[in-house]
Amino acid sequence: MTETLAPALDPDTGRPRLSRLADDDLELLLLIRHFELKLLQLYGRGELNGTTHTCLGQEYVPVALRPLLGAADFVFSNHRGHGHYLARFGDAPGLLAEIMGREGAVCGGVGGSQHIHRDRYLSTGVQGESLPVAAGVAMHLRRTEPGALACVYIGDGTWGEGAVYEALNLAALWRLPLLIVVENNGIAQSTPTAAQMAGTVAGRAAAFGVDHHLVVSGDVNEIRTGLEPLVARVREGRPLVAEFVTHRLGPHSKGDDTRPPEVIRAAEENDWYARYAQDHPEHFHRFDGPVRALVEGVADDVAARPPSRWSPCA
Ligand SMILES: Cc1ncc(C[n+]2csc(CCOP(=O)(O)OP(=O)(O)O)c2C)c(N)n1
Ligand SMILES: [Mg+2]
Repeated sequence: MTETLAPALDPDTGRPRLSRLADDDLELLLLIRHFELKLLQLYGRGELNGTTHTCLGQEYVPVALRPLLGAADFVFSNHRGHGHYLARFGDAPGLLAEIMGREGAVCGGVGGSQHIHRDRYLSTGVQGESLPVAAGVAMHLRRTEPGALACVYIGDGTWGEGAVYEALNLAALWRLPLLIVVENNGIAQSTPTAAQMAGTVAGRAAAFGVDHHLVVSGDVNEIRTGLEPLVARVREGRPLVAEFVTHRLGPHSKGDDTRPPEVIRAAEENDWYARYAQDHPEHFHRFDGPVRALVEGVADDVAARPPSRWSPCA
């Protein structure tokens, strides 16, 4: 089954118009946006080690999903996972401390940007690693906590990993409460999806008899309304691939953007941030400055902390 969610069009301009958000949704979107921008700034100044992949442009995906997932559900995130974490916990200081290796780090500073474990939330930078694990957890949940589900985020490029298909097979066969969220931003590092994927994500899900839901909208309310009944079905053991057609606004990691200018321009034109500012200026400006200031404060606070003192022997 493939379902399509059409974007709402502004009757005057013909351009998709974003519906007004609840305050907490807007605040969360802005928190993720300013967190990611801050990270790139800190990396640019040489203040951070390791690497990072921001979710700039894709923030609305976990925000739309947030109220559809409960505390009993597991979330498996990937290398581009800061938004997933912030949508789950709202904990910018713990995440930034983790990335900076400072006191208060959510995993003692040893996980960094990509490897976080907190309660029922896990992320990994290894593509394709989490989906089979999520399938196993979904099987466990079906037996021990009926009604709970495992949600796993993967990118379009990750459909090149064979483990994805083993997991899809078992999810269908064993009717697992597994929600596979695909953030299809049309590119994997520097390879456009069209250059590496035969067929479609929908076709691949269909090959296993797994439901597929295509989201082309960037409107949080609309996305949520469309997904709500489908997520309820996942809880009853009907796995789902929810594919978001989205846009990576920033580089793959840091300073490694190989896309032609017109592709970057298209991502900017689709950016929810600019669109929401235009569609709802009063609402946008009421929160944008304060959330930006909040993130500045978090960054100053975390940067002033001593290093995290995690020890394997503790
Ligand atoms: C098994 C494995 N191979 C290669 C990499 C290096 N790598 C990190 S992200 C990435 C591209 C991922 O593309 P996609 O799944 O589309 O996610 P996106 O980065 O676009 O969000 C690659 C190849 C990796 N992390 N794991
Ligand atoms: Mg991608």
